[in-house]
Amino acid sequence: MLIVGELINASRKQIREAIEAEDFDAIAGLAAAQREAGADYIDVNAGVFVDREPELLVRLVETVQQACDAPCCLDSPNPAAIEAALKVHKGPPPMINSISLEKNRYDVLLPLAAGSDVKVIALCMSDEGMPETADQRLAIADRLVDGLLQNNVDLDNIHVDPLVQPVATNSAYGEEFLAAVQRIMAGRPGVHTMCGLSNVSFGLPARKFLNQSFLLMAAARGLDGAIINPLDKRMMANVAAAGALSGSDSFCMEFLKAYRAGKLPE
Ligand code: THG
Repeated sequence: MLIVGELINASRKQIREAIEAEDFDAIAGLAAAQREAGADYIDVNAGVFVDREPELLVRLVETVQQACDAPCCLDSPNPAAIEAALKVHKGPPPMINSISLEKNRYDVLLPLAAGSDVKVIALCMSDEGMPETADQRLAIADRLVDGLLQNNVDLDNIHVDPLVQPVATNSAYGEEFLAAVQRIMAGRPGVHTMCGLSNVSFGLPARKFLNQSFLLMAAARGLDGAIINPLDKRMMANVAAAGALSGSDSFCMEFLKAYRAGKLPE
């Protein structure tokens, strides 16, 4: 499972306050801690600072890259912010989070991804709004994947995000998402999936427990990437268990490594 650390997101109070106080050391510490805990990519999101987003996203990328060796997941609805962040990002290619069928994003981000080796999250959203059903998610996913392939983006660099919505809003949202994961993975052998897993628990108590549970359910349907809190030890133990139990961890090597490192519960 590809792990993207979600914690450097200005929608979180700690990050918003650190940015306002220009305390980038605190953000650097959070990047290093997420990497140490097993994050493959570090998500950076300055979306709440609408007017200064490009400048701040660049600053977040520079901060993360000084603090650890993981590439960034450039998380913004503003294509200009992603473009600015791509220009300063060094080393292994970052992830664009995200392209969607929304015209303003699609038209700017597709040429940036075309023929390059960046990884792209293809978010199932369009100018008609958020999808409700698995069918609607599939229809958007197909158009996004076709468009990316036609522009010479490798299938292996495409991570389709069927869009996790809170089950507190509509109790069908969990299953519609899970069914979409399964159908996308079955319909396009070689493509990847990704999601903002913690969205599922908005508005409910015991959020960590719900997120941990949803990870296992989604992994059982083929999910192979997630934006999560890697500092949640039980969540990372679930990631290791999912690999072993779903057959993606050959000879259970990663699971045994996690055990030896003392990372698994009893
Ligand atoms: N898809 C893609 N990108 C995404 C999302 C997605 N990026 C943003 C978001 N959704 C995923 N990231 C988060 C980050 C934090 C939380 C949820 C999703 C979160 N934080 C708690 C809160 O805000 O209450 C905890 C706050 C805290 O720790 O301070 O829930 O769907 N492609």
